[in-house]
Amino acid sequence: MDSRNHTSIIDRKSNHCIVALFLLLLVGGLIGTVQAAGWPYEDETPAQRNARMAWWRQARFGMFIHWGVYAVPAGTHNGVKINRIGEWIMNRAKIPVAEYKEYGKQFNPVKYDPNQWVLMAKDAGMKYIVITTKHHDGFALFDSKVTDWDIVDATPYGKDLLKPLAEACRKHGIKLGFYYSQAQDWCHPGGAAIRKPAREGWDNPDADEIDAYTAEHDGHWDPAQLGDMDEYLRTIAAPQVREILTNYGDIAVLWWDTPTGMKTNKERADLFQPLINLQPGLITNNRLGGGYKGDLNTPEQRIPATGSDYDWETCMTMNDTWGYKSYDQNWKSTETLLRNLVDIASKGGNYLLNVGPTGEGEFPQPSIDRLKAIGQWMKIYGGSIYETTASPFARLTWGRCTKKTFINGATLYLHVFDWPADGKLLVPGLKNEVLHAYLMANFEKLETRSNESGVTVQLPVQALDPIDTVVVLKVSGELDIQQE
Ligand code: H79
Repeated sequence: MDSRNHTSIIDRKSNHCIVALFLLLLVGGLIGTVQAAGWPYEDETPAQRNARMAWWRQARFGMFIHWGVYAVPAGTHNGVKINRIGEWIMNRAKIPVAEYKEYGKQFNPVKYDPNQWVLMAKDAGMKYIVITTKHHDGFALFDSKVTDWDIVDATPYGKDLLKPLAEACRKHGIKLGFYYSQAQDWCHPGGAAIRKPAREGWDNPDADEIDAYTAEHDGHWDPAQLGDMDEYLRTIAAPQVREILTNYGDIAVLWWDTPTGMKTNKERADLFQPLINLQPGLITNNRLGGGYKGDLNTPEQRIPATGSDYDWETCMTMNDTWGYKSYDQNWKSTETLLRNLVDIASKGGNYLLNVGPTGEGEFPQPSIDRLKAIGQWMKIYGGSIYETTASPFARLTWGRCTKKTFINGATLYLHVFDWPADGKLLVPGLKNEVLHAYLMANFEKLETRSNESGVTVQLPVQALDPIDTVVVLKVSGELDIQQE
C-alpha cells in the first residue's frame, strides 16, 4: 500500500516533468519558427555566400524585360500622351481599375517568340534574364490561381507567358530571374500605391479633386483599390510569389520592387522570406522591405561613382521607359551602352539592361539593333567582362580597367575609350613586371616600357574598335600599384 502510494507520487512528479518538457519544446519551437521567418541566408558563412553568388558575379550582364498590359496603351491614354515611364501609365493618368482592365482585352501578343527573345539576350552576351511577372498594375504574366487579373483569364491570348520563356532559358543556358512587385498593386484591393500628383505630366481639369482623393486614400485614386494591405499580402502577393517560385523550374533571381508600406515593416516582409527557400540558392535584391538588405544593391538608372563592398547591379533603360512607349525614341547609343557595361564591370557591378517589348510581343527594332551591336563587341571582348573583378586603379584618363587575379600574377584588361594620339598608353603607377602585352582582338604583340610613372604600352596608330579597344596586360606577382 505504502509503496504503491510512493510510486504514484513519483509518477505524478515525472508527469509534471514531461508536461514541463513538452511546454519547453513547444515554446522553443515557436521561438525557432519566428526566428526562421527572417532572411534564410542571414547566417551563411562568407564561403557559402561566395559560392551562392558565384554565377551572378561572373555573369556581369543581364537583360531586364518589362512587359505587361501597359504595352497596349504604350504611353497614350484616351489620345493623351502620358509622360514619364510607360509602365506607370495607370498611376500617372489615374485610370480607374475597370477602365485599365479593358486594356487586358487588347493584350494579345501573338508574335511572342520566347526562343527568339532568349537568343537575342544570349547573342548580346547576356547571361541572365529578369522579367516582370507582375508589375505595379497587378497584372500577372502567368496563370495565377488567386486572381483573374492575369494573362490566362483577362486577355484574348489566354496562355501562360512564363512557361515557354522558362523552357527557352533552360534550353539555351540562360539563367532566369523573376521581378515581382510585392507591395504596390493598383488593381487588387489592399495593394499599395505611391502617391503622385494628377497634375504632373497630365493636363486634367479634375486634377485638384483627384489630388485631394489620393491624399486621403494613401495614393489610391479609385475606391476599387481600397482594402486591407495585410490581407492583400496574405491572399494575393505571397501566394503569387509561391506560384512563380514553384511552377517554372529553376529560378535564379527574385527581384522585389518598391516596398511601399513595408519598408520598415518586418512582419510584412517576413510573409515572403520563407518562400525564398522554395528555390535553393535564390538570389534576391534589396527591395523587399522590413529592413532586409538582400543580396544586392540596385542603383536604378545610374552608375555609382565607385564600386562597393556589397554586390550591386545597375538596372537601366535603353531609352527613357521600362514598359514599351510607342513614341519614346530617346535611345542611348551603342557606344553609351557598351561603355556603361565596361564602366560597371570596372567597378565590380552587374548591368541589367532593359527591353520593353510591344503589346504584340516583339522587341522594338532599336533595342534589337543595339543588342546585336553589343553582341558583336562581346564576341571578341567578352573575356574582358565575364569573371573579371573591379579595376585596381583609382582613375584612368583614357578609359577603364577590369582584371583577373591568380596566385602568381594578374591579367589586366585595359579598355581604351580615348585612343592616345601619340600611341602611348600610360598605365599609371603599375610596378609589376609585364609578361605579355597584346591587343585582345587579334593577339598583336605590343611593346611596353616601365619607368617611375608606370608602364607605357606602345599602341598601333588606330583603334581597332572606336568604342572600346581592349589591350591585355599579363603581369607577374601580386598587383603592385602606386596610387597617385
Ligand atoms: O520597374 C521599373 C520602375 O517602374 C520601378 N522600378 C524599375 C525597375 C519603379 N517603381 N517606382 N520607382 C521605380 C520609383 C518611383 C519613381 C517615381 Fe515616378 C518618380 C514615381 C513618381 C515619380 C517615375 C516617374 C515614375 C513615375 C514618374
